[in-house]
Amino acid sequence: MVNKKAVQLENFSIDNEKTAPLTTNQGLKVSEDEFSLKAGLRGPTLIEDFHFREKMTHFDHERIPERVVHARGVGAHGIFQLYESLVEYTRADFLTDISKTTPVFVRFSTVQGSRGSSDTVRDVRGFATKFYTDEGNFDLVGNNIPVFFIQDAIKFPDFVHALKPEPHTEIPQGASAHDTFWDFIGQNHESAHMVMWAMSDRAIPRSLRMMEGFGVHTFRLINADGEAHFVKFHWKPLLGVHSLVWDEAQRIAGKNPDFHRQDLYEAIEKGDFPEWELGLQIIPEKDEFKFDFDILDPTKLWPEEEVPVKIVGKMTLNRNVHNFFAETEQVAFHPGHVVPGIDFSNDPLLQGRLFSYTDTQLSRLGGPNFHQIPINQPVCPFHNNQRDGIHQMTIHQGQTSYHRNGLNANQPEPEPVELGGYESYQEKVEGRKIRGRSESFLDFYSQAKLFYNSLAPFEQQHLKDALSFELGKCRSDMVKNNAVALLNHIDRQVAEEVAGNIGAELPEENLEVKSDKKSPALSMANTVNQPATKCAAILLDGDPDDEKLTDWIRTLAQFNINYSIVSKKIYTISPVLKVTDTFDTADSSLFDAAILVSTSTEVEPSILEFIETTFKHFKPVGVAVKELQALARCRVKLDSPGVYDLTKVDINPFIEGMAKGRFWERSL
Ligand code: HDE
Repeated sequence: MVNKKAVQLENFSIDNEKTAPLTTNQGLKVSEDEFSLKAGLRGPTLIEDFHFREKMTHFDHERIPERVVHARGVGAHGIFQLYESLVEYTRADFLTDISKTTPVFVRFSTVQGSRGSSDTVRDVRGFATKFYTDEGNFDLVGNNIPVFFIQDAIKFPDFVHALKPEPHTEIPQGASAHDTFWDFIGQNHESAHMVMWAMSDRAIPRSLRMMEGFGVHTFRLINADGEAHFVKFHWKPLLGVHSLVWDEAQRIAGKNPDFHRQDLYEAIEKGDFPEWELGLQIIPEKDEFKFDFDILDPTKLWPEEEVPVKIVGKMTLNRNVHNFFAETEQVAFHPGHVVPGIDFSNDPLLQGRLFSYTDTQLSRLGGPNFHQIPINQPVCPFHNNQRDGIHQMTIHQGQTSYHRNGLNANQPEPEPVELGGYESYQEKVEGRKIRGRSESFLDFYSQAKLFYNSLAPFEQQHLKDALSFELGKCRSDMVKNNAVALLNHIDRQVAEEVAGNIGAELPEENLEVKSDKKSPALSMANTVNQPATKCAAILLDGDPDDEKLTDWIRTLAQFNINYSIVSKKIYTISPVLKVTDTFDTADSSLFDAAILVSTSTEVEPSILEFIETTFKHFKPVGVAVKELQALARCRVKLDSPGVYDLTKVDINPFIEGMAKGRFWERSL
């Protein structure tokens, strides 16, 4: 199957690894590139040195402004394949023609930190997908959390100012644990639902490959007869939804700040292509007012038990970028990039986004021609009368650049709707000009409670710990008290525990919203568990039994589990067994499980620490020690859940443990 986007991008690619003479940007061959032109070997550099000036000027201007939010990200190419035609709901050809394979580009991101911040910080993750369809680009610019902090776009600059590093110190980087963020939350109770998600384990994903994605807003699908349905978009990862634990996430932020981007890159290079199914929640127009929430409110989700997610296709990320800047940094998403058959709703957050995204590219990418940058070009032809501007790449031929024209038979001409021209949905709209919030948007707490109720006990505990951590980092008593006052509307017990931990006042009156409603789909405890593509550390202390080790490694490979052999020094044990990491370069936080192989009578402290932190982070531990007394000083006990004595059992139970992932029962 030809990938139209890959073919198009090839036309813009240059393989610098091929032998070619070094030239200036004017094509002049350069004979010397190490020394500037000087007046005498020890003399000053001459201004006529055009080669030096060109090289240095280009370098001086290599950077562009980073994204105002979602600055740190990583991207990959892939394809989208539809399972069944959605012709009943939409006329979009990539959602109706199952013979089509649509090229996609996805960029994942964190929100708060700068381009150089760490991957594993507590934050919402961006999940933006560009579908290069035959009818133009469709961008699904979503997050890994299905709701948002605010209801109206006009508050976005305020929210982001509060979230970002504080203006007088530029602290903290890649974190929301600070006064201005929590001040905003305490003052804006519409954030109640989202902040519960942001404090949950969803905000510290194990891998970008193991996150859900959500379009968040309500959109519309329009079919060929002009009928509309409301829709929410979902991405469901085939590997399941998994998270790190907070202590682990913080360690990784130091041990490997590129943990997520490296994981994505390596998985794709290895052929472990990440996959997500596209799911749609669909509500007929006539049911718009059937729910106990307003379907236009972006702080509300549609419980999957009430509005099932219809799985309609699959996305596979199968190619890394050739050049990070050209592709990942220059890609420009916009929720307003739609195709016939997809339209907006009146969600006031979405409406504002429709302005912001093109606007921001003007300063970030330097002008109005950013759509001509290769990664942003559609794969279908595009013609109009827009002209000129900074970095115009196209040589538009001809005399006319206006509509209607007689000189060029009115070309390019608008296309009738029946032939694929876009037509906005003819929604009837009437109203007075007013600044205000619909009363139907005023229930801030019910779904925050629904989310909390739906979590497994260990997830609830993590959420309370996260709140205590974040608010514990705040310095203002007012900020802390206000945050607890917000929690008091959601869950009294949460408010009480957090207030106790952070020394804040618990309001006298219990204002918690009364509801036992749960949505099992919201808990990550109900996700898919499998060992594939996870990574085990095999820790060697002394000379191993080569045969056994080789056998284990073969079995791990059968389950597509990655591994790394870690020892004091890097060396080759046998043609198939190589130590690739030392106890200095590796850390337990970077692996999903660990096996200790020791022939010593006393295991070294650094190795014990490795095993103990693996255990502390609830991960499976395999132990194959010659002398049990070697473990005397180790806090990992052989009878604990998820600990396997590999001198007694074979490796299979350990692999089952890796599938399960975490042994939360250790903490309860
Ligand atoms: Fe964004 N957002 N956003 N956002 N957003 C940007 O656009 C904005 C919102 C999201 O990988 C910016 O090109 C406003 C919700 C992602 O390149 C900017 C509002 C959701 C990305 C912008 C929102 C998102 C962005 C910054 C409130 C989930 C990264 C750079 C009305 C549905 C895309 C850029 C990428 C990026 C504005 C709220 C997702 C400034 C005004 C809700 C994934 O235009």
